[in-house]
Amino acid sequence: MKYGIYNAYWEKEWVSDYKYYIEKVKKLGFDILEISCATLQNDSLTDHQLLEIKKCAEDNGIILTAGYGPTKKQNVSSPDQHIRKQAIIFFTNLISKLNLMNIKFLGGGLYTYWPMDMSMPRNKQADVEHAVKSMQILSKVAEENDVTLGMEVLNRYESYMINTCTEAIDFVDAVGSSHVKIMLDTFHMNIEEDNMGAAIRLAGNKLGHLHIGEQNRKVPGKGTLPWAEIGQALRDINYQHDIVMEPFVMSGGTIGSDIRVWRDLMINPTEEQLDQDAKGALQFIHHVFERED
Ligand SMILES: [Mn+2]
Repeated sequence: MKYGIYNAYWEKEWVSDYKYYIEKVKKLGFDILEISCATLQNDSLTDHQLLEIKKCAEDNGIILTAGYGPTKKQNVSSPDQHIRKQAIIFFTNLISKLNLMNIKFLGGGLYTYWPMDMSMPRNKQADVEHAVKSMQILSKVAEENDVTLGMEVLNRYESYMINTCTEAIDFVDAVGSSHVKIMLDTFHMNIEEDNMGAAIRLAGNKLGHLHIGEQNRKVPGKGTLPWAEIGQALRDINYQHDIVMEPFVMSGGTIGSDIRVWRDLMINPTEEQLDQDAKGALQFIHHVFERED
């Protein structure tokens, strides 16, 4: 298994300097850097710049993966046909950029928008049906570019569409593409699943990506989640895809607001301290997940 971390851990805004974090995670011992696609929106980076990022990753031996929370205007499940059409154009463009950068995985609540506006009316069944149809169109783009799309299961406070692994299986089966997979996140699973290991085993070979983090989104090893049980379940399904830490421990900025972090979750969140915690968590999770029984 390969291990990574999300660049947003160190940031308060979603837009960031990818190359800086490629070099940082290499030094910390990770295999993967997951980047937020916020920086790729609106064609703000030229193809030349995208290729420079690709080269930086290659030079450092770092695999890049991508995460994203679509805006309301990028919502493939919208009841508004015009918005769905625009969303499909947005993702088609994004997927081709990812392919150019040799990024082969894009995950998140791609089937909806995020953060969810609780004040909006919603029709779960109709919205899921729209999302399946849109994702069937996008799955062809994903297949052509060989980019896998991860349908991340989100907890009830962040989305109404796919809250459990069972719902994700139904969704992924309805789309029916080799390049549309389930994505689980231990933080969300801890709220919704009866049993973490059982959910991972249920996903089985449909599991395409895993986010790890504690119940309060601290780095793995600092909270109460059953890491040995999670590791055993991953070995049970012979999981060979990527494992990416997605900790959020700093208040402030758009990230603090979107993630609902209203206090710092560490006493002194300096860059040095964040680096040290990430490195420690990598050693911890590697030890627990790679254990042979
Ligand atoms: Mn996640």
